[in-house]
Amino acid sequence: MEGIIVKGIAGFYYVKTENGILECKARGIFRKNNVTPMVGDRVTVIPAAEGNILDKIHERSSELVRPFVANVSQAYVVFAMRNPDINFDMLNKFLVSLEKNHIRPVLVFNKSDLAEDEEMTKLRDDFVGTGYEILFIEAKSGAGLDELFNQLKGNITVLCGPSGAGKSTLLNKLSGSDKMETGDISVRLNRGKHTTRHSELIEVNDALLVDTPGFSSMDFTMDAHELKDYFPEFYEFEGECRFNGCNHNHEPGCRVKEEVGKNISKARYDYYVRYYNELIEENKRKW
Ligand SMILES: Nc1nc2c(ncn2[C@@H]2O[C@H](COP(=O)(O)OP(=O)(O)OP(=O)(O)O)[C@@H](O)[C@H]2O)c(=O)[nH]1
Ligand SMILES: [Mg+2]
Ligand SMILES: [Zn+2]
Repeated sequence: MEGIIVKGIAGFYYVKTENGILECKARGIFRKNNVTPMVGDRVTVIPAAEGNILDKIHERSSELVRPFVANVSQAYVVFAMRNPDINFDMLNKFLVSLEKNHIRPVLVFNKSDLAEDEEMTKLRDDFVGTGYEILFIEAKSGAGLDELFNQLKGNITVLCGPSGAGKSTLLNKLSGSDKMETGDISVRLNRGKHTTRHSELIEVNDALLVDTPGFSSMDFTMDAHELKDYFPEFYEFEGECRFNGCNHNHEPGCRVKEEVGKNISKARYDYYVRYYNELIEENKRKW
């Protein structure tokens, strides 16, 4: 029987199948081959009275490490307009690592009740040319969520973003339940803990959604020369640089640099240069 792992606890996997959720144990061979079943995995289960067996893991279309989820096809990248303020470094790093993992990002700016119209216009300018969908919502009141609800269908969607952005509030609104615990920032800081702690796929609108604890970074190691492939606003101009394999840095005749401030945002380009240099430094240390 086919299904999707929606939860894993203490060696047991919970697989959503047409016959409901089945509790399974993984075959010993997985451990032997160093394969760890992941939430989001499409699997084959052999039902048995003495205990269901997770028999086969189908090929993954993506593998996220933090959160540890397979086959994610899109990410709702949730940041609050205020409380906490937008951390653009974190936001752009998220975007790069999602691109690297072939996961479609949707930029979701929450708590728009706390922001002025000019701030929203500026955010749109900051991401000019990227093609990313940008949505302004109020998770708490539920305003502006239709688009997000409709786009769930057919996807495994991950909610990511910093602690306090409103991911769990959004998930609860989308699923029409109170599945996830949400928190007051001050209360949470006092406790020194994040409100959301585990990964579990939740069924909403014929699709699966996973909340994550607020986290500040994703897998970000790569060859510095690869970085430019993860800035979609560069694609259009890339073939027009003077040098083949131009890194859009100090090379003369760089078309990408020419577009900065026009069809490419200066803010995003500056992050590109910063990450490029960081990666060069990091790779130097490694060797
Ligand atoms: N003003 C305002 N506050 C909101 C909105 N949405 C959520 N909040 C509040 O923001 C706080 C944090 O919300 P959570 O949903 O717990 O945030 P989270 O992203 O899940 O946080 P972690 O689980 O720690 O990663 C809560 O007090 C929410 O009530 C909104 O649209 N407007
Ligand atoms: Mg949460
Ligand atoms: Zn160039």
